[in-house]
Amino acid sequence: MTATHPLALAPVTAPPRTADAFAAQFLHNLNFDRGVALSASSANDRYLALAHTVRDHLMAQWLEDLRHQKQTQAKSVCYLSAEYLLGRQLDNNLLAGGLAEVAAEALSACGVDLDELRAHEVEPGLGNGGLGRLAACFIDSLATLGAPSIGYGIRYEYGIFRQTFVDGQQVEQPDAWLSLGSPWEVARPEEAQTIAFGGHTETFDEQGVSRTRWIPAWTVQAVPYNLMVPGFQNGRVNTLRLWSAKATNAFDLRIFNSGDYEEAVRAQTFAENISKVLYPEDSTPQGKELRLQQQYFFVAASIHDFLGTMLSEDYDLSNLPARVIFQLNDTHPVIAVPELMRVLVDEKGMPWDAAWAITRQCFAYTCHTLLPEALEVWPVELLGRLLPRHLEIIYRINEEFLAEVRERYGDDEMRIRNMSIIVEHPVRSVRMAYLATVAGAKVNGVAELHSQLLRDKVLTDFDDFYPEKFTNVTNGVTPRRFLRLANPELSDLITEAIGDGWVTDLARLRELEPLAEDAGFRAAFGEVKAANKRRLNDVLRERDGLEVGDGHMLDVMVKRLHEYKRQMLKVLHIVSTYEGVVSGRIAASDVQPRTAIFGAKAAPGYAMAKRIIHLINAVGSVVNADPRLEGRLKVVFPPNYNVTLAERVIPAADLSEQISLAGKEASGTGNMKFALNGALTIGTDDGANVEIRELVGDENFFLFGMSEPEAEALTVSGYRPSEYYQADAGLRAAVDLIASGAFSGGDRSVFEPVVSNLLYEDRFMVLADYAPYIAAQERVDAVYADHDAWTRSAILNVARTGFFSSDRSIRDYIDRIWHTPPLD
Ligand code: 26Q
Repeated sequence: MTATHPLALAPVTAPPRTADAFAAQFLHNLNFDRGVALSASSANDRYLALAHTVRDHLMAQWLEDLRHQKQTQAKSVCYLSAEYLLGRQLDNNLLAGGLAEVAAEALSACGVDLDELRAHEVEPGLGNGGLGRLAACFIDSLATLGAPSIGYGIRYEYGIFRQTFVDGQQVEQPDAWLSLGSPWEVARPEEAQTIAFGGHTETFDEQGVSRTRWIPAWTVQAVPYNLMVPGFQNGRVNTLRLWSAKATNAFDLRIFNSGDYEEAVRAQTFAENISKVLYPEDSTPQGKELRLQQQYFFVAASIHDFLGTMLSEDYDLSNLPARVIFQLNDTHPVIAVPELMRVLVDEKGMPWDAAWAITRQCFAYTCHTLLPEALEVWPVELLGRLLPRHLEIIYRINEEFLAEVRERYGDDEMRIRNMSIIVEHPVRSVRMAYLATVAGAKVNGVAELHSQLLRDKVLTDFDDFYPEKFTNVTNGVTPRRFLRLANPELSDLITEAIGDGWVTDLARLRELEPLAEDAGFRAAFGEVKAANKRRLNDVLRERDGLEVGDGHMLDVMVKRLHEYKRQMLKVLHIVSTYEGVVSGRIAASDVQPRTAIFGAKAAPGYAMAKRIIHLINAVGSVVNADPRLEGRLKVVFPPNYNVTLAERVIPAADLSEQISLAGKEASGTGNMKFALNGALTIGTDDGANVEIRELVGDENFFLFGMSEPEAEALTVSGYRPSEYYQADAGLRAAVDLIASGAFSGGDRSVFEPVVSNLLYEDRFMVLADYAPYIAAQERVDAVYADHDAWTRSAILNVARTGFFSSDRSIRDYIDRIWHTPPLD
């Protein structure tokens, strides 16, 4: 475009950053964007006007970074993730933009309550749990480190469901997060991509070379929405590009012209369904067609977007690996591999071998699980119907790969069957993790133990074949959101002691170590924890009419509900204490005052998880109402645990429950957030707990339970949970009390499935770890009774867990996987 007006030629400059200027812009946005006077405005109007004002302040830099991203020849990271669990944006963007004080002053001068506007924001819940939140932490760190990068994902119209409880049971409500407007995104309809599905393929001859083309049956438009991702006070603003599905005109028109109006509308609904809703399963994926459509939709749009808009038209694609690395966040985006092959071979006319050599350098794969049932597979029948060309490409990749395997090992049919990307049973399917491992330049797990188990147990043969591919990058969390914003009082205390450099250099928390011996610092630290508990209580009271016990230890277990995470173990501990008191075995006065806080959503189709939620609520109702406990034991289970609630719960916690069966939790990231906020962990030797314990020291961590090899050995020798039940009177009493109907109004049938599952199946060995867990909880009580000793340990947990910053994770990705240029 050629500009003629002098103003259009001027560089974009950042707006003035005074409170007056901010107030003026806020009022301008309120009047001219929302179209209301301040006196007539709703909280939503004021929130949107404020958000737009913050956005305006960040916009100049954003435009600059977008321009730079297009021009630079530097290698970029494209982070491909089906989920981003972002949490609220307002405070984060105020902090990153260095606007918090200016905004507070401006709004107060206008007589506007900033806290009210903060509370007004509906968080974008475009993820299920750990994996989606990790992606959100990573894009924050990428922006803060100034790494050339872009995040790609799906703009779900409905995020993770809103959870309510009716009679203690989970009921799901749709999360219409966009309904009041979404000020942080900018739609770019003119940059839409057309995404094709279905149809068939044809081969044809071109000057003696056989080529293939795909004749799709239908298409849909992918419309990008840009979200700003500001780095922390570094003048950088990165982009998160989320795709929304829209019916294509051509498609509509054809049907309209045939006169079938209803059919045309149906077709539109069908296309737009693709980005309608986030699948709420996070562990046992169902092979749903719509889910595969979602995956291909966002991945194809992202690849085309990058190739089409980031590269110059005459770009030599054989240099692509020097320009981009696509990081696959689990297997959800793996269909990108055959898509890039299709583009290079079918559309750009590149020979297969050259295209494959490029493709294998352009992808890297992160695995987030060890559970066999969580490994994604897609039936060949479905893939062939939806993406016929991609299926052919996958077959050829597999053929050539297995030929290499044969060359190396001979006709070892067992090995070949075990390594094949295509599996025959129960139905012929594509193993996406295998495809990712074959295609990826690197494969990483998300904690040391997990990466080791991946090599030893899940991808064993691949480790033998490609040992150099495997590496570890231990997860991390952003210190901006989970310490600086979530725990302002602790942040101030830390900054007073060691300066504010820790926000972008979290390892500096080490400098706090000597202060654990400083009585004055301990007192101040204890005061912060107490203040955070009051702040949590304010939220719980207002949000749910709940309250934690006065002066109680806060014992917190917040995470998705899954049997492997073993919420049941925590329930048994509570029931056993309760049973002890009501049976007279324990004097109420000997119970260390505690409130157990739970937060957990269950996948809507996961019946056992839902029953466990019901049981927690049922136990809570009985325990909280029984005067015999003298208010010393409480159970609090606020519904709809999300990022916003996490930000209040974590800073208030004393004890962090990380009690999965060893070898099942890939990493965990909540465990890191708690330790950084001064909670002590009671945990198994699993995931990143291992590294947390190594760093904080055994004496500052309550370890219990079987190790992974011990659990494995018990499985091999034949695990019989009922033997543990028979052998332990305390356990028997707790299980019997649940079975008796004491928590279900005398109706024994309600929790019968939970009880019989524990006694006769207990896949995750809750009963085997029960006694060691109870013993560890007794150690917890003993240390907590010595307030000073507890606080000393808590301070050391903060001081020694700076390693778990997502900035460090991203640096590790750069060094070990991406090899993108050094950061400035
Ligand atoms: C797949 C296909 C179809 C439908 C849903 C899915 C699906 C969606 C989400 C499968 C898995 C997930 C999420 C997995 C997840 O959150 N894993 C967690 O990742 C964290 C970050 O690495 C780890 O800390 C946790 O240990 C791991 O459980």
